[in-house]
Amino acid sequence: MSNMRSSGNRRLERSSELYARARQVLVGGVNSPVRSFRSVGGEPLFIQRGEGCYIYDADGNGYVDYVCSWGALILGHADADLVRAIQEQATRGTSYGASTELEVELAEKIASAIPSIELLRFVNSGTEATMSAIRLARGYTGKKKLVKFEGCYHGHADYLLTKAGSGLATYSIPSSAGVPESFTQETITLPFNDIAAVEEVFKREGAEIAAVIVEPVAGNMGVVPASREFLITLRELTERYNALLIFDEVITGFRLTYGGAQNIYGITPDLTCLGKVIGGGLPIGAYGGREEVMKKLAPLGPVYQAGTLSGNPLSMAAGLATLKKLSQATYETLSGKIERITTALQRTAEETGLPVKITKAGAMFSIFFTNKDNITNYDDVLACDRERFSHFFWNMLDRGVYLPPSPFEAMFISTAHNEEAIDKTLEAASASLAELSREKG
Ligand code: KE4
Repeated sequence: MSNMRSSGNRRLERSSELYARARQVLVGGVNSPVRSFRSVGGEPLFIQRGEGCYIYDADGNGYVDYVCSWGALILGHADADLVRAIQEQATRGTSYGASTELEVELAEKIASAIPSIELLRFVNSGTEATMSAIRLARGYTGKKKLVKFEGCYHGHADYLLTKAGSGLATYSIPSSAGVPESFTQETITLPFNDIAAVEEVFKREGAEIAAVIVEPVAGNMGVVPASREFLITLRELTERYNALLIFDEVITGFRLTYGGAQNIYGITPDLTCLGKVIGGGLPIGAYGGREEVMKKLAPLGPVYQAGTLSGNPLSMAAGLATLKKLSQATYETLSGKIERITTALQRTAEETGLPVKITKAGAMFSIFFTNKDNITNYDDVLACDRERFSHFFWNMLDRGVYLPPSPFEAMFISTAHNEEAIDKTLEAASASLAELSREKG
């Protein structure tokens, strides 16, 4: 991918200088790989500030933001109430390493919104939440094997960085260097939405399976919802074989509805992992579920997990300020905005003769460049035109719209995305798709 991308009439000197400086001290100039823009080619932007649904880079260029800190900012940037809550808490101290009323209040709010959560534990990232939930499931069941699905991402714990072994192998192979093969021997990686594959593996290995972990709506291969039948099958098989069903709702929690995707699907997992929205943009993760399972966790039970800044007052204050501003009505408004954006995108693409498939769920959506009528799993996503996505990404960026710099990420909106910003987005999309269509020849 060429490094020199068209930048329209945007000045990018400051971002470029910062990127050169960053590469001297931060690996790849970033603190998380996707921010490097390697999936779309070109140099990453350095962001200076956010305001509402806009972000501004170091050169002062403004963009309508559809990354929203990878889904965390459902209120948009610098929400006044959120900022005030963080400021006020900071004047009382940033961390005590002890319990506070704030963490109780936020836990109560989450538990009342997601009935399957009877007890929970706060941690500081989605990785910590899923890693801890899986250890708890293994401790509770006394079993070792874990089932996960291609295209779902659950953070970077060693045994989760896997790809499927050959055929329906009952083990996975590492997808990252540094992960010994022995660490992935207990992980079974199957195709997403593949009911037959799951039934086959449980028939063969069910007695050894501790848990199944799944994103009920996958957000890490673009937005790909699970079918209800698939999730019902996971629920039935885990019950039948005494395994736990873990919903990774780090993205979907309070993103699709005031609660979890589980509230919409009407399927009750044994454990739920949360993050992002519940922290309002500050570091957070959480996992929770049935009391009988959660009580296996220290200090009550033998499964150990701990964290210096777990439940820290700043993240709790930010999470509370966020959830206090959300209600079921919020999601009806957000869904209306998504509906307007995705309907217009689909129509414009068809008018320009570009084959696209738009997927959406709650306040998140994706655009795939493909002739396929349906995107149901990771292989479908891999078959899409990722080069065309990259061109679309840059065409939109040059027109002031900041999409996730990867075809494997979801696009998010916030309550701050107003009609003016959506009009700007759709105008940019119309011009960008027309430009793509001309490139297509
Ligand atoms: P963190 O450890 O990055 O906080 O959360 C891991 C995680 C767990 N589960 C799901 C469903 C997730 O989406 C994530 C992290 N999401 C990615 C973006 N899709 C974070 C962005 C990044 O890696 O920089």
